[in-house]
Amino acid sequence: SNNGVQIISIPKIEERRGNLSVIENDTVPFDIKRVYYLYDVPTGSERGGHAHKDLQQFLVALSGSFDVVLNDGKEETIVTLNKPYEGLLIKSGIWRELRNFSSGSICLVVASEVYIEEDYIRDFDEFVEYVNRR
Ligand code: T46
Repeated sequence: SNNGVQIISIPKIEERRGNLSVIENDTVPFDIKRVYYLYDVPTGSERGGHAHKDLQQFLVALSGSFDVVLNDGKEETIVTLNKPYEGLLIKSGIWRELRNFSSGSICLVVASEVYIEEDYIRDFDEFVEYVNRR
């Protein structure tokens, strides 16, 4: 099922002089604690390959495009992000892999928690065990 994964639109202010989109606390269903971004990603490179126990994140392709491969422990879903006015909410307990980055693409990540290494599950079998125990 796609529980735990959702596309959320980001308000867009369109003008002749260009567009502006804004992510505020109420755009996402969590309090924003951290923002980071992936850029200068070489062709063919893959990111992610882990799940989080608590962290929720909101991913936006600010520029270019990339695919997010999602797995809830039962089913795989692939979402292509390529719009700066739409983001992907990934709740906790979802395995994610990012691939097929277009050249010059930028992935903005808005996160519900500060960086905590202990929140990561980096082994897929361990992840499947973890979600089945929840
Ligand atoms: C995710 C995907 C989309 C920090 O020091 N602080 C941070 O906030 C982050 C996110 C990373 N780091 C360090 C840890 C590693 O030494 O930066 C290095 C690269 O991190 P990582 O290998 O986790 O990068 P990705 O792109 O594989 O994964 C990141 C997030 O960690 C992850 O939560 O969902 O982006």
